[in-house]
Amino acid sequence: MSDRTPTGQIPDALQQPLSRLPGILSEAMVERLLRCVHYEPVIGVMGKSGAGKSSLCNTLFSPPPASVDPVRGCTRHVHRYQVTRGTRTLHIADFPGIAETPEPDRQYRRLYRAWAPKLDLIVWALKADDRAWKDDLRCYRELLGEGAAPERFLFVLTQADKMEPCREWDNANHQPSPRQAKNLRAKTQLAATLFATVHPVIAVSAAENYHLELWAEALIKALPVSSSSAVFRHLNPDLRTEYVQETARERFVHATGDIFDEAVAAIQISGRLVRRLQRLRQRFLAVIRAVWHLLF
Ligand SMILES: Nc1nc2c(ncn2[C@@H]2O[C@H](COP(=O)(O)OP(=O)(O)OP(=O)(O)O)[C@@H](O)[C@H]2O)c(=O)[nH]1
Ligand SMILES: [Mg+2]
Repeated sequence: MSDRTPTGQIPDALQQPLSRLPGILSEAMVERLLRCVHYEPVIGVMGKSGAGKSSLCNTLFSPPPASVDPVRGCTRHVHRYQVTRGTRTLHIADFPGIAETPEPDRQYRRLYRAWAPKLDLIVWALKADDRAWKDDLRCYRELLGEGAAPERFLFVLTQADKMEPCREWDNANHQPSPRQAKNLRAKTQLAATLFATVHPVIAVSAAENYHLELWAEALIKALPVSSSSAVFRHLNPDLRTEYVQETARERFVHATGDIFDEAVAAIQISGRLVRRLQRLRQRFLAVIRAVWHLLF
């Protein structure tokens, strides 16, 4: 997360509705809107070594930020990647996998705990064909014990194509067989129950491009409202579907409504002016909706 002072301009279309607000309110709105538009989110990706954390990052964001090693665990420190588009940056913290060997594992779990409060969202990768999630559960509970909020975690079942019976994967259509699909449903339900997840658990395959659009929707919905649009602009273009775009836009409109209400609450005004501002609020949010694509 960045506390840098925002720079940049508010689009012309917003100047007119802003000019109808009392000066002090309009200034506060511009300042807070720019802060929201230029916000640099940080997404952490955690889970066991080899779960497919780096591969998932590479399919989600453009350009692909992470390195992948087929044999040894290759993420030994937190790799901070910056995905930059224009003047905006998304930060990804790709964590070393837990449960590889005991000593680094203790260090890694300390690392997870130190980083957790700095992250907008923690994506937790669980490998679909992994039978034991004991280490994941222990580490997750440690983080909750340190005060991390459960809604900040988005669990994902990775490498869905390896789900048993893995030889049945439909390579032509990039889909699981009926038996794999049944097992994937059971496994996602199990993950949702064991980790008591706030957000839905979705089975994906980065290698097979399976359910990634669905998962991008879940990602945008799981992010704090004020950071979904900032993440949206860095998604791989294939994943920026109409629905994902609309979800990000509506969440930004919602965040702007909150900014408006907070700015109004901070100034001392008469009841008559409050009613006038309520009417302006609707129009202001309609303009925000219309110019969202210019902001992100
Ligand atoms: N079949 C299949 N293989 C995958 C998939 N995702 C990743 N892999 C492979 O699994 C191995 C591990 O993937 P990584 O993305 O490096 O896993 P990681 O969680 O970042 O691993 P560490 O950095 O060690 O923590 C690599 O050989 C990948 O090519 C997938 O969806 N399907
Ligand atoms: Mg990795």
